[in-house]
Amino acid sequence: MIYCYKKVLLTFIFMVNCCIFYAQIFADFETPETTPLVKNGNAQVVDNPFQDDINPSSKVLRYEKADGNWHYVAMIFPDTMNFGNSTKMTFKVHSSTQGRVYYKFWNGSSVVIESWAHNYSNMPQPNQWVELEMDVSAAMGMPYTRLEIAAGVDNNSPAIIYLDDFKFSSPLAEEGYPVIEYTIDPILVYTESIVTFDASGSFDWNGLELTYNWDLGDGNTLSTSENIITHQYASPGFYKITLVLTNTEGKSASESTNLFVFNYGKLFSGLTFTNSVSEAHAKVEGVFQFTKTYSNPYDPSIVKVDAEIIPPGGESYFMPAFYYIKSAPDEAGRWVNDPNFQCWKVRFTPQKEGTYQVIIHLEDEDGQFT
Ligand SMILES: [Ca+2]
Repeated sequence: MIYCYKKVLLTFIFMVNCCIFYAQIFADFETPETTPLVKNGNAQVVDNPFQDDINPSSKVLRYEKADGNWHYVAMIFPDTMNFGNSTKMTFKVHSSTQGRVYYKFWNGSSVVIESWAHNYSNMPQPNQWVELEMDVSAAMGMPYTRLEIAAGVDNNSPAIIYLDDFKFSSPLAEEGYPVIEYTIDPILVYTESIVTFDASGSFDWNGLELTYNWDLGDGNTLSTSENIITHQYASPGFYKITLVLTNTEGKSASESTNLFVFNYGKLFSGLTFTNSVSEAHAKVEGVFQFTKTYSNPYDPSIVKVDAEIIPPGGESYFMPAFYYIKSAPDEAGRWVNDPNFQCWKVRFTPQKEGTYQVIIHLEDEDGQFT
């Protein structure tokens, strides 16, 4: 029963960062909150003189690049900022000359991350707004207090440069959608347990209020603005928990987890059939879990699980059960196990109508259990 492992780990990360500002746009010069202090090159916030489809906004940062190379503008954030879970940064530039663009984040007197925007060969077209995109994943979770941008690099002409819409984003959630994160405690749930569902690691990128819609899998649902709820299950078995998180703009994220509930002192969760087949020759699938975990559930010399199937009025027969872990490809295309979706499964195909009895047999180093 390690379905909760990933959750616990992520919660820890969020606890570390819980007081950090996560907004996507961190400098657009439209409000005091999104306008850092600016300096160098007569830097100032001005009305956008080139409103267009790329940048229709009202206010932008302007600075003057003098003759020569490597003249930068600095943005200073009085409250320490943080990259959080951001992996990507975008911003817009409008320069009267064509040159390369370089960015450098500082935390106090240390450089956090610096590179070409978005690479060395990129020289944005002059006299138009251009959006640049760069990978800042190396700085995830790191604080910063200052951002310097040098535009028109490797072009010695003086230039008037405008900058705007400095924004972070993350694959954890599409833009504008809430980020969902919850834990279930305790890890082993009995019918006697008060189960805590803690979604306090969830957040909205833009700080919008969230509604938490829980489906607790046993017929109970709950819609609340509270990010922590408790529940007690009346019977052992398999439950599919789903949380749908919706912000005030109506954008939702959802995540499901499997939960097995045990009778106290019992090894076996009971068998739950995940499809309601009522005709012969259709496959039936049952899921179950044990309170014990095994180093290698695929090795029959460590653990062997069989289902004894007793058809109506017929001879019983055995079907081996198997351990199932859901896998999905990650960003790099590697298959990764999802610890939220693992359990024992048994499948069989009834040959005739009637009531079937299924008995689960477990054999491990402690002996045989039925
Ligand atoms: Ca703006």
